[in-house]
Amino acid sequence: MVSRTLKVFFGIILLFFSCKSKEIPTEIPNIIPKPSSIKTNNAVFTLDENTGMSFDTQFTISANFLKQFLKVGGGIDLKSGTTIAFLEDTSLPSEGYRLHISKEQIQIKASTDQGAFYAVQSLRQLLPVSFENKTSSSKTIKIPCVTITDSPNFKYRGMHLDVSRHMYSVDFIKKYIDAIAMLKMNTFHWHLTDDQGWRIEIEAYPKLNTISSFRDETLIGHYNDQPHQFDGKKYGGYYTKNDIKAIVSYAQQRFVTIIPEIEMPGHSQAVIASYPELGCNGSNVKVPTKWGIFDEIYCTKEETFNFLEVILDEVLVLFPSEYIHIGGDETPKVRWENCEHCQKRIADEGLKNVHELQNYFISRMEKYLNTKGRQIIGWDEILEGGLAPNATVMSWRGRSGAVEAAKSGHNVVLTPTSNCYFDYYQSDNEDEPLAIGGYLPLEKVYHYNPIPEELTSEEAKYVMGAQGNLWTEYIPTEAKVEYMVFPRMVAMSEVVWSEPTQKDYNDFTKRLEQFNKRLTALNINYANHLYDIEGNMIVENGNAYYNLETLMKDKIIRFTLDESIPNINSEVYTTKIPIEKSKTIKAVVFDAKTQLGKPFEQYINFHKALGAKITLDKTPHKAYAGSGAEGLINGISGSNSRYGDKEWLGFEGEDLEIIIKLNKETEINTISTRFYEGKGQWIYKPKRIQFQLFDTNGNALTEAAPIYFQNNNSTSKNTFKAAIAFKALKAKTIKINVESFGLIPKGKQGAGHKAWTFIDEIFVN
Ligand code: TNX
Repeated sequence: MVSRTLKVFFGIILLFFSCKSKEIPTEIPNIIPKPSSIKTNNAVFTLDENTGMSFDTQFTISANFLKQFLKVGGGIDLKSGTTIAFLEDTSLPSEGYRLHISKEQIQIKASTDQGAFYAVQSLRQLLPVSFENKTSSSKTIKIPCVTITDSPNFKYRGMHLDVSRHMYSVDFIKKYIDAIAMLKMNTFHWHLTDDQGWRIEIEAYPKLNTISSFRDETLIGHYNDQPHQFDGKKYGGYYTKNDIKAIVSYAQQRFVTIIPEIEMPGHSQAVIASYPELGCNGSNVKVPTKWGIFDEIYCTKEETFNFLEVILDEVLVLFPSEYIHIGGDETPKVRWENCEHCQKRIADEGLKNVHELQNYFISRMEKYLNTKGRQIIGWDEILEGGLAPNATVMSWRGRSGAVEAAKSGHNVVLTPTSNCYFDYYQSDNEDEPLAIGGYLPLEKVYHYNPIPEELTSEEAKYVMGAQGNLWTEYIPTEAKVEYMVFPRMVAMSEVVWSEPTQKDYNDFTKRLEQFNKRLTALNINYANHLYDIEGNMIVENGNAYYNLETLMKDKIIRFTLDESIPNINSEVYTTKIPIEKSKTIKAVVFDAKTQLGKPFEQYINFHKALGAKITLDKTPHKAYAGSGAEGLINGISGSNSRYGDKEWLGFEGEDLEIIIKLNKETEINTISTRFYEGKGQWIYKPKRIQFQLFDTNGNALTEAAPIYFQNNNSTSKNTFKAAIAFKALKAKTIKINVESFGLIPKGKQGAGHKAWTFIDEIFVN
């Protein structure tokens, strides 16, 4: 009897476990962006051809999206019925939802169609990825039972795309909007005009499309490569009104608002190429064929305002968005300084200078747009010379613009270069495709918090959200747009949607590993750096070690020290590698059988300052603090092409004193270091640097010999070396003084601002 009861008991247990392992998912499903709350209900819902759906007309868009998705993706045609029910719940926030899946029913509750749409996007991520590329053949789909309660942390969740420098097909723009919507973002900032091309059909001024939309040729390679070379091919085009109408309505069906950007008063040389009378000196210019900032900007004569108002009238008909972006960035004022119209305008309006004239320009356009019931957004330069009364500021040069605007009661959107510029490199692998420069790895996007710490909680209410920007100087193809944007946009979706308390980078990367399969199915050319290796020098009790890590903790790192590329038989990395001389470490991530990532390689230069004490009299900028001061003497050089990796330290316009105290008196023959230069990113090599040696008693062993920089110090196209030789001096302390470049000269990007200094490894031999 006992044994029979036991058998039945074990039988039930067995049945329970076998059911559980095969059918009943107990893990929290991978949803991106991470919902506010998600609970598993230890059961499955079965979706098949008998499943029915009901919804009120207020949920038409979201219900139809789901119906189409199931039909197109898996051939499942929902009948009418109540198994999937869209229900109104006015207690939920406007973009929030509650998705409750039980064995019997899928309930979607929201107060708006948009909220319900986001419930559908979460539901979509519970379905097999085969729905994404229409390859699902099973007509019975098991969906894990969960209850999700969710709403966004920020109301502005944006992605930007520059279509002036390069343009992309209408279908591609739709694909971009699809991705925005899938990630529960709600704004597409469409950068339609810039110096290198006007991309929107305007009927009143046909030359905008016959002339301004085309350039004769395009720069090849990077702007910093000298001499400049061109491809000799005419480039251009524009979106017709019909294209735009189709795109706007496509976006509306996905709750994505399109904010068009019409740049003014700067970045307008393409326009002045066809209407020279709108510039200050009427001179004939061409649509630029290279990147940068151009002096030809709109003149402040009446004619310009009339012209822009006519254009905006046409723009407003196409775009129903509350906000219109009017640019305002990077406006050199040389033409205005020397223009009789502009000087007269300054006098007539009682303005102090050209900066106030910029404010006049923007405020006047704002007034016009306000009379049409619209609001303006502008880049943070619109703060110069005073802010237009109702303007929203998009803060890109760090967060100071946002802080200033929010403190004076203006709405702000954060898009700082340090965390939101997806045209920057995402990996320090030297074989990454050409990018503008900079370094913005996924993790740095993920950890971004759009609320500047300088704001009180009252002021923080003006922060509407954040946006990822994609400037496309170096992005000629759609595949490359995808490569630059994914997966950083996926991280951005979590920055703007999820509660900071819900965020966890390790958990995110695990979800991303799954999400990548969806991106593959969607034919999105994402960059995969999940299996990259990160190395770190560690110094413990005067001994140096090198530590290897990869994000995916369940994977294996194999490494070599003999310059060969690791294979499946190479040594498995388990503990930090002792470094007692210069050597190269190569490593690769594997699972049990296959290579997953690309080979990682690091040369460690074992020099005399490794493990010494180093102090800096200034703290590097928060966004470019690398691995701290120790990183300057850890035997590892920074990248040749990007300054934001952990070996480069960045300082915003400050002179610098570096003291290195060696562990013991040491014979020194040479010291060398490097500086980065990326003028487009406001980074300049210093004016001068000097090195000085001291003995144990603090007596100077040398004069402080200054080295002044000239262009011939260049070691690679972006870096400049400073080196000094000594006659075998026995020193204990090294003092290095760096005098920063100073103010950026007129005519260069960032003119008038302090130049940044970026310094790399200090080799002592
Ligand atoms: C600055 S960000 C610009 C763009 C460039 C970008 C390159 C901003 C408002 N202006 O014109 O494309 O840098 O990263």
